[in-house]
Amino acid sequence: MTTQSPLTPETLHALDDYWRASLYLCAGMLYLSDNPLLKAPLRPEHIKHRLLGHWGSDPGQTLIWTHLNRLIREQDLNLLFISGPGHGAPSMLAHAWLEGTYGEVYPDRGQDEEGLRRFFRQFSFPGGIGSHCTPETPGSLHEGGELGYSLAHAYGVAFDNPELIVACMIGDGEAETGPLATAWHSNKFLSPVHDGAVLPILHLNGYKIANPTVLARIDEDHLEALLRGYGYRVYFVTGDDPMSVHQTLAKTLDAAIADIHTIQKRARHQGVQDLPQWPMIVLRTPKGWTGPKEVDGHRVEGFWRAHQIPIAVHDNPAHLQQLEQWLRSYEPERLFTAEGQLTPALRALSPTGTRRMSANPITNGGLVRHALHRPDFRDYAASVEQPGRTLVENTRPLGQLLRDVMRTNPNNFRFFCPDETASNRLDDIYQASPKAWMAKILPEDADGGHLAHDGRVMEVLSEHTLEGWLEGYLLSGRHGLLASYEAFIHVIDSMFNQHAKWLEKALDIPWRAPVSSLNILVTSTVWRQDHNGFSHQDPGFLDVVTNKSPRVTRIYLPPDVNCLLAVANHCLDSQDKINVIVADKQAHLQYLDIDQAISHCTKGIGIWEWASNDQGAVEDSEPDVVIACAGDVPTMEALAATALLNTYFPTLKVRFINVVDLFRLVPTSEHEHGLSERDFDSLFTYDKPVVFNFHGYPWLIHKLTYRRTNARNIHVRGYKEQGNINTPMELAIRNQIDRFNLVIDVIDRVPALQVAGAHVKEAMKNEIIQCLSFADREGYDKPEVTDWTWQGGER
Ligand SMILES: Cc1ncc(C[n+]2csc(CCOP(=O)(O)OP(=O)(O)O)c2C)c(N)n1
Ligand SMILES: [Mg+2]
Repeated sequence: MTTQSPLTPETLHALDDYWRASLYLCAGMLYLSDNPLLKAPLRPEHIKHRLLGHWGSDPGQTLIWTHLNRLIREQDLNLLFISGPGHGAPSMLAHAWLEGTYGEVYPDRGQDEEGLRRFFRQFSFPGGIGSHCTPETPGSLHEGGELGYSLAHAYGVAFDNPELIVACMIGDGEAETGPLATAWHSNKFLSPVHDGAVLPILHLNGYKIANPTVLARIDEDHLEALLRGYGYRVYFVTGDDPMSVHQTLAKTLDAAIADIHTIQKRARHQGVQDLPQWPMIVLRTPKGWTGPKEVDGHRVEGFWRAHQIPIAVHDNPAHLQQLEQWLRSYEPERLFTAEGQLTPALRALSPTGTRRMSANPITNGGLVRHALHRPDFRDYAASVEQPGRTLVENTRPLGQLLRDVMRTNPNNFRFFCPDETASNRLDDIYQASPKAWMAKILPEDADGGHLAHDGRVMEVLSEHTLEGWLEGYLLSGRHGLLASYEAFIHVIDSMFNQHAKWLEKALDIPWRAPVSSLNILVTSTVWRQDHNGFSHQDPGFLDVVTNKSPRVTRIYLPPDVNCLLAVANHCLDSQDKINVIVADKQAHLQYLDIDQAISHCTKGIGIWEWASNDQGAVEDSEPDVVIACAGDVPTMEALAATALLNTYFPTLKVRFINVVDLFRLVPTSEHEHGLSERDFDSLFTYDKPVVFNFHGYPWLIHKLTYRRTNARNIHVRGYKEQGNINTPMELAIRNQIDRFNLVIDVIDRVPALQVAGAHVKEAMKNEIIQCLSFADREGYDKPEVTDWTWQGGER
C-alpha cells in the first residue's frame, strides 16, 4: 500500500464533516421526534416513545458511502451501493436525505427543518418506514432484512452493465450465512468485458447482535488466505481514529477502483486471458463507532451492545444527558443551516443528478428496463392431431423458445440453472449461448462442455447464488428465468419469500417502476424420479408460494408442450410477479393444439369437451361426477381413469376439467385470478362428487377451495410422501393418483355406483396388484400402461 495521503487537509475535514452529518442523521432517526436540529436543549418530549432501530452498522456504512461520493465526483463513476446488513438503513436513508433524493420522492420530508423532523419521526414509527433498506428507500434494491443475499444480488446487478460498479457492503455476521459464503464464487462468472464490477467491502465491525463474528476473531492472515482463495485481492483498512482511517480508506478505494479499471481495460482490449483477481476491501472499524463508549459501566462502542439502541433514555435524566452529549458531538449547528439544510460547502461534496447513488436509476430498475423481444411462441408448437396420442418431452420446445429469446435479447435476458440445463432437456439454449465460465477451461471441455468466457447461461450448483443473481438482474431492469429440480427449489424458499415481500411493498410505492417478473420453472418433478427416489420427491414449493401476497404470486401447471409455451410466453411478458411454472421434462402425452392451448391457458381452467360426456339438454346435463386435474402426470392418469369409466359405465356422465392456473380455484376476493362463485359453481357443480387429481400435496387444493359451495365434495389425490425407487406407475399407485385408484374413488363417491360398481372396483384392485407385481418382477411398467393413449372422443 502506498504511504502518501490522497486527501488534502481541506478535503479530509470536509469529508469528515459530511460523514458526521450523516451520522447525526442516523442517530437522529433513532431517537428524535422533535427538535431535529437540537436548537433547544434536549427534553424527554423530543424523544420517541419507543426506541427501535440499529446503530452499530451505521458508522461503517455511512463512511463507505461518503468516500464513494468522492470517487464518483472525481472520476464520474456510475456506482451504486448495496447494504448487506440492511438493518443499517439509517445510513442509506441519511445519504438519500443529504443528496436531496429523499425530498424529491417524499416532498414533505425534504431538506428543511420541518422536513427533517418528519424524516426523523417516521423512522421505525407506526405508519412510517422500517429499519431496513426497504423498497421505500431511494437507491436501494436490496432490503437486507434477511441476511445473506447482498453479494449475489450485487453480481446480478453487475451482469450486462459494463460501466457500472456495485459497491457491496457485507456484514461480518452476514458473511457467516450459507448464501453469502457461496456467493464469493460469483467472480468466476463475471465477465470483465461485458459485465460491470462488484467491489465487496467486508465490514469487520467484529460483532453481530450479541456475539463476536467468526471472521473478526480469526488471524488476519487466515482471513486474507480465505478471501484470496476465493479469488480476491484483499485490501485491509483498519483503525478507530477517523482521520487516519479516512486517509487509508481513500487510498485503498483509489487503488481498488484503479484495479477494476485495469482488469477491464486489459480484458476489453486483449480479450479475457485468465480469471481476474478482482479487488475487495476488509474494513475493520468499531461497531457503533463515534457513539457512546460506555453506558452504565458497560462497553458499547466497539462491542455488540452497539448493535441497536445504544442508550435507553426514558425516565433516566443521566441517559438523556449522555444522549444529548453524543448528538451534540457531531456539531449539527456547524453542519446544517438554521433552515435545516446541509451547508453549501458540504452539499458540494455530493454527486449530482443520477450520479447520486440514491438516485441511480438502476436501483429503480423498471426505469431502465426495455421490453423483452419475444419470438412468436406458436412457432415452437408441437403438432397435435388428436388429443392424448403422441408423446413429446414437455420442456424441449420451451428450450428452443428460450434459445431464441436469448438470441433476440443479447444483453438483457439470462437463463439460470444449477447444473441441470441439459438434464432438464433445455440444452437447445446452448445454441444461442454457452455457459459463463471465467475459471480454467480445459481442451476436453470443447466436447459438450459449452463453457465460454462470454457465455450468458448461468450455471453454478448453488440455488441461492442463482436466485440472488436473477433477483439482482431483474431488480436492475432486466429479464430472466430460473429452472430447478422441483425438490430443490425449496433451497430458496426463504429467498422467494423475501423477493415476494419486496415486490408486494414496491407495488404501493408510486416512484418505483415495474420490473420484470421472477420466472421459475420447476421441472424434474416428483412423479418422474425413477432412479433418484424419495429425496427427489417434493412438490411442496407450491404450498410456500400460496402463502405469499396474491398480488405478486402466480402458479401454472401446463399439462403439455403447447400449454407450457403459452404460459411461458405470458410469464416472460409479465411484470412485478413471481411466476412458478411446473412442467416435467420427460416425454408426455400431448392434448391440445396451439390454438386450443392458448384458449385454455387464457381461461386458466376449463372443461375438456372431448374428454367429457355430460353435454346434453338442460334437464339432463348435470354430470354424475367431475374429474378435475392439474399437472402433466395427474392429467394423464385422470384421462386414463375417464377412459376406463367410459368403458365400464357408458351411461355415467363425466365432466373433465383441467386446471392450468392454480389460483383460479380461490375466490375472486382472495386472488385477482380467482373464479367468481358463479363460474366455480357452474364448473364444479353445487353437490356432485369431484375427484381432483393434483400434482402436489393434496391439502393445497383443500386450502384453495375450502370456501367454495361444493368444497365438501372435493376429494383430492396428490403426493403423500409415499415413494422410493419406483416405476412411474408404482409411484402413482403408492400415492393413489393412478387411473385405477381414481376409478375406485369415483365408484366410492357416486351414490349410484357404490353397490353397482363393486365388480369394477374388484377389477381395478386386480389391475393395481398386477401393475405392482409386474413392476416388481420386471423392473419396468406394463407396456399397456406405458403405451396407453386416449382413444375416446375426438375433437
Ligand atoms: C438470515 C438471518 N438470520 C438472522 C437474522 C437476525 N439478525 C439481524 S441483525 C443480525 C446480526 C448481523 O450482524 P452483521 O452482519 O455483522 O451486521 P452489523 O450490524 O454488525 O453490521 C442478526 C443475526 C437476520 N436478519 N437474517
Ligand atoms: Mg458485524
